[in-house]
Amino acid sequence: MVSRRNALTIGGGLLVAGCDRIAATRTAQHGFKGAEDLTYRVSRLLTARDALAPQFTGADVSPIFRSNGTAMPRSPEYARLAAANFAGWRLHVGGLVSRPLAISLESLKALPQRTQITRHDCVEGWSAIGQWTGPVLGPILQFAGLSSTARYIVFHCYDDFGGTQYYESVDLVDAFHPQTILAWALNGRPLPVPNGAPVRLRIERQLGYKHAKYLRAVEAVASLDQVGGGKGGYWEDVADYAWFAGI
Ligand SMILES: Nc1nc2c(c(=O)[nH]1)N[C@H]1C(S)=C(S)[C@@H](COP(=O)(O)O)O[C@H]1N2
Ligand SMILES: [Mo]
Repeated sequence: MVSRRNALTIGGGLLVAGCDRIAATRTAQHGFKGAEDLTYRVSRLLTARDALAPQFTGADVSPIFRSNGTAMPRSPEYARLAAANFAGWRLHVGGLVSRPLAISLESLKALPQRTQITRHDCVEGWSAIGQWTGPVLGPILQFAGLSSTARYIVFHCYDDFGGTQYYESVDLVDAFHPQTILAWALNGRPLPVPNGAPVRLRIERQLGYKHAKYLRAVEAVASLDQVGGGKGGYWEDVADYAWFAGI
């Protein structure tokens, strides 16, 4: 399972570049048609690959960062992990990678960290500014040996809605964006359970529902067809939310 050796190597800071080609050349092409597809293409044409989402200062941080959607996953497995302070939690990195990983919380915290203060925008009509800390996702994918056939990164979560697990996905441009982090801290403290403990995705150029909480696994895939209902995310599948939710 761990890959304790991998985890330690990761912790030791050997996650260095070398695979710039991964993100450099491909923009994902998905099967969606019509207006959403156009939004996606136009945005990818007009927005610089690494353009940053606005960042704020400590003075801007919202006093309370509310919770939305799941506030406590009900799976017994999650309850067990939470009861042990997530000591047994592992983030599985798999799919189209040459070196699958199982990373402990401790190892994630030992990686180079990024802290950013950003605004979260939920489609339900609220926003909040929070300070997030965690390792950048890109180097982890590189370390896992992301295959050149991978086009999307899928995030699998511990919570479910009526038996359907929450999941989300992004293209490689967003996956390798410098502000895309696996956040384990909010406002300088370990991520509270209502906000996605132990680790949640921050994908700052996308709307709230793309920021998968309660991460269980990260999977590299060539197509979204076989994932969930095929539209790339829980809300995309059940409520026709846009897969590309760029802001
Ligand atoms: N696993 C999981 N991730 C999720 C959700 C959820 O219900 N389950 N809700 C999404 C929505 S709609 C929003 S706005 C944000 C809310 O994050 P917060 O609870 O930290 O405010 O998480 C997103 N990620
Ligand atoms: Mo949301």
